[in-house]
Amino acid sequence: DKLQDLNSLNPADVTICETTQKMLAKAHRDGVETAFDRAANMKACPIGEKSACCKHCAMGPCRLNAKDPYSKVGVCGATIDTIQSRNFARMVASGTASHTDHGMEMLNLFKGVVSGHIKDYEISDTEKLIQVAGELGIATEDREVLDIARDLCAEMEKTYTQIEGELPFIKRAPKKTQEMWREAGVVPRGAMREIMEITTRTHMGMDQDHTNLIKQINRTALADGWGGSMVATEIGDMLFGTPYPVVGEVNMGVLKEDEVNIIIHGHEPNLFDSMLASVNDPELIAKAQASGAKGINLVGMCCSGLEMLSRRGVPHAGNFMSTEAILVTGAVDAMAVDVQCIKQGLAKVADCYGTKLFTTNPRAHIEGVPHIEFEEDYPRECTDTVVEMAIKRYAGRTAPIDIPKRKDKGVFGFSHEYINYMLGGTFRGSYTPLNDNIINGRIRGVAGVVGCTNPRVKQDYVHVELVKELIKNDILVVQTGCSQISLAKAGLLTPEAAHLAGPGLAEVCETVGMPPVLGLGACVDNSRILTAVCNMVAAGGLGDSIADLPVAGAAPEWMSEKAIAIGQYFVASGVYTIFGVTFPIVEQTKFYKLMFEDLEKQGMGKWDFAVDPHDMAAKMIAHIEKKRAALGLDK
Ligand code: SF4
Ligand code: MSK
Repeated sequence: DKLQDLNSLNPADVTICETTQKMLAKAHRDGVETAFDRAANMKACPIGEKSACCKHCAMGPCRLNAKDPYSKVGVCGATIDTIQSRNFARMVASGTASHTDHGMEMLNLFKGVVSGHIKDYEISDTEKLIQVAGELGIATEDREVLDIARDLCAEMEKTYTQIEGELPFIKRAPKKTQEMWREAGVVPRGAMREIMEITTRTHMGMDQDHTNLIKQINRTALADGWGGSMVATEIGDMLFGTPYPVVGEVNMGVLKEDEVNIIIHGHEPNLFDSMLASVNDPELIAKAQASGAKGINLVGMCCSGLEMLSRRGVPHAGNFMSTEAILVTGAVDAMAVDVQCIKQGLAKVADCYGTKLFTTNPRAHIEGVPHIEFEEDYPRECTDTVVEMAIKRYAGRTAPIDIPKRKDKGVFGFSHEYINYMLGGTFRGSYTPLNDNIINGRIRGVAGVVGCTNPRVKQDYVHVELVKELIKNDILVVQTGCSQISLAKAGLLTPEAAHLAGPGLAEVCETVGMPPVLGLGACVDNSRILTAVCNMVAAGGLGDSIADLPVAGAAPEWMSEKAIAIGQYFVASGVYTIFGVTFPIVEQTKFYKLMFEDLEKQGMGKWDFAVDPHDMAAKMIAHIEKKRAALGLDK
């Protein structure tokens, strides 16, 4: 029965990724189930999907009618607007906590390196360290780097622990944006305080006015973008290097039949960096060769993969919805995971194909999966063990190997610093600068297309169609997260893809030698987009605040609470943001109107929603054109 169920799902209906299709077909032949099958067999709950239910206390759970939202209230009397805004707030809290916790781990690592007790990592970009310290008001002249770094640690720690005051990186935003936040009462103090406050305000019997709760929703989300995420990105650059463009290979063809294949999947760059040291250790290479392998092949997936693809050019095997499918190749000897976006379903698929799956982070174990704790003081103990286990599995491979041959190339690693440099030193300098090209209309605007893949829509399809439409209309696209792997597989992260762009964008791309779609890194690196838009405002000619810019953001195949937090910090920062798949708010409610219309009137951005990529593109283009008209461009 199960096999029949599995065979009823046509891989070509659920993904446009050729290699994932092949592996799904093989999984079905092998009787192995993945998230694609589970999504097909489990229809989304229509009440939960619209966020019309509440389980915040034991008088409920209470279910309201999403089709007639004001016909009922919860047992406590909570209205649809209270229920939806509280649910939304808790998604923002969880997403913010994830990025903030990631950033805090980076800060702890940085502190350990600066104090000298962590010896396996070092500061690799002192120029960036000095520049960030200067931006945060720390004296840098005639001081030792370690001295500056100590002050920087203390300043960045305020991102988490500060009880009163403003987050350090708030000063990076344009003055007018800062003033708008102050007026709205949404400047974050410290991330821990904001997450604590939003959690209490969504308890039963607390904040029951969505127009008041939205302030804490915005304040918490801003603590993610301008706090946890920004700290994670900046420290990542200081320790592991600020990315600059690098050609990288993506897709399942990066696996090698005659080598020991190891995949790192998750989010924190430290595990991956140490794994890179392990796979280059001559002793471990010799062991791999002694077991009959030609060598050790390290590849990434999801955001960890993007961190290392952007910084070191390490090959990338696929995005979120390909993580189970790749195990079906039988060629993955070990997969080590750390935090976030790790499907529990990996355990069963790994078991079926004999892949050694390991968890490594104390925050993210999986029942039944061996755990090898990664400790920053002794990182190689974990990573060397994973390599040894992978070699053992290689030597005893029993599953037939079937690696789809396809490999694609792309250019990755466009940090905001590099975009600045590439487009003219300053954003409005003398050589093909971004602002000038937006003002003269060659580039109509900039779109961020980011985020996950989701089995509720055809994998990669919405990302690829949306981006093609945007560049065809002379909109430069910047990307983070799994989305850029979707586009890399479609060949759009190469300078040659300029021919798919409209004439204006194509001309700029050809002059500079850049792709029309720029990959900026992992999901925490959405903070690079925030910094880039600040640079655009600072360069002049495009208004005084982020909300004035002809820019738009999209997460067409989102799935995680982190994506909601990211969307909300872009909206609160002034960016029109559109999501696909589904949206957790009932239309035609007051909370919907607040999020989709009224925030914009306060000087922020606004939410929008569309499932079809062409509708989504049309809405983004209309917004960009509206902003161009407001700036008086094209007159
Ligand atoms: Fe129902 Fe109110 Fe309890 Fe929510 S808080 S479960 S709406 S009674
Ligand atoms: S990994 S949050 S699926 S982008 Fe950052 Fe990809 Fe989304 Fe996870």
